[in-house]
Amino acid sequence: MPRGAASVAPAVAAERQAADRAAGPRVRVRVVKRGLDHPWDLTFLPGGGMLYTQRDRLSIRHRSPSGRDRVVRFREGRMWHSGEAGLMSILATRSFEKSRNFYTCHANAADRPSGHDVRVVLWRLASDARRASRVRTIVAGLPTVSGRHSGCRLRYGPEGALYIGTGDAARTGVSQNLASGGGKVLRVRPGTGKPWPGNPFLGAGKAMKRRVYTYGHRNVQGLAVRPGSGMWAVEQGTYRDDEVNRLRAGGNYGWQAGPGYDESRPMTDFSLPGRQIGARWASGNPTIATSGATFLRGKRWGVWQGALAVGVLKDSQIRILAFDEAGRFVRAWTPAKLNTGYRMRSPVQGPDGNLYITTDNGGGSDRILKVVPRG
Ligand SMILES: [Ca+2]
Ligand SMILES: [Ca+2]
Repeated sequence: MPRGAASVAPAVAAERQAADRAAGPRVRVRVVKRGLDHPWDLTFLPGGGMLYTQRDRLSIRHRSPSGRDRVVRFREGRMWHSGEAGLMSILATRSFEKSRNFYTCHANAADRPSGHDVRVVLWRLASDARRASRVRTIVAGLPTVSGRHSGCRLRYGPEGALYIGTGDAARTGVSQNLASGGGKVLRVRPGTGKPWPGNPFLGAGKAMKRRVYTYGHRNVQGLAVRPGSGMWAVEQGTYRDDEVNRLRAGGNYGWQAGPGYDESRPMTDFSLPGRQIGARWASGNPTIATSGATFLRGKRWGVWQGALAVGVLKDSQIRILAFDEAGRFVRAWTPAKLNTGYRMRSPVQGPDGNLYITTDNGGGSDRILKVVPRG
């Protein structure tokens, strides 16, 4: 069959069009901001501005709708960076318009290294967005040791609860220990960090256990609400099996490192006591280092509408994962246009419907990218 457009039979042309549609929407990638260092997460503010973090620089920056991009000064002398730990997730409160409050999840140093933790803090942004003041710490004591596997993702659930995705601090026994906040997805009341009413272990004596929504995670990096299906989580596997999990209250997702943090165990070990919940999608071997994720909303995304866009660190790409109504994995796309040579940390859909992504190459070369579907 000749390849010239003029000689293509109508049936073949129609087939090609169908193949293009199945390949996903055409997208344009723009650079919103350059010169960043490990921007970890971003959150949109009412009116179109955004706040974003830089993990290692322990900085928060505010970007106005007109593109004025400035540092937000704050006092938190013990904020700490080591390896994967630092200033990670950021989330504007739902009352931001009135309260100007937002959350961060970050590592904190103590007098003794054994007291270092990851914590969730509520802040208030000054009216000029140049400063932030600490309102209160709402959850402290999430484990971190070397910085490895420190989580930490913050997102609202459909019921208005605040979800906190955490890491196991590369410590054996943390993920299956319900009294530890590590290797969990916690569900708390916004503003106070108290357990959300209806949490699965509300009768427990330990305060942290009452906050637990799901457990048996290794290092939760992404949280995303699927409309009608509640919260989903993305975590990083060992040498195999990054996972996408659909969360169910009280569920055990099956991670338990062996003695001495032996990582040869499966990411979902069904041989553990009781019932474990298997992943909805797993990378297989090797891992690709999945990170943040969001379910894409809006017709402009074509066949990707409703699919999960996952940031991938190792392969410098965005993986689009489609699930059917029952939550079964259907297919994946790895759009070449979104493979820009940058490790992709956190995709966040903006109020304009476009996808904003923080990159993770380090060395001051990172970016915030904007992906515009042309559908
Ligand atoms: Ca698992
Ligand atoms: Ca079992």
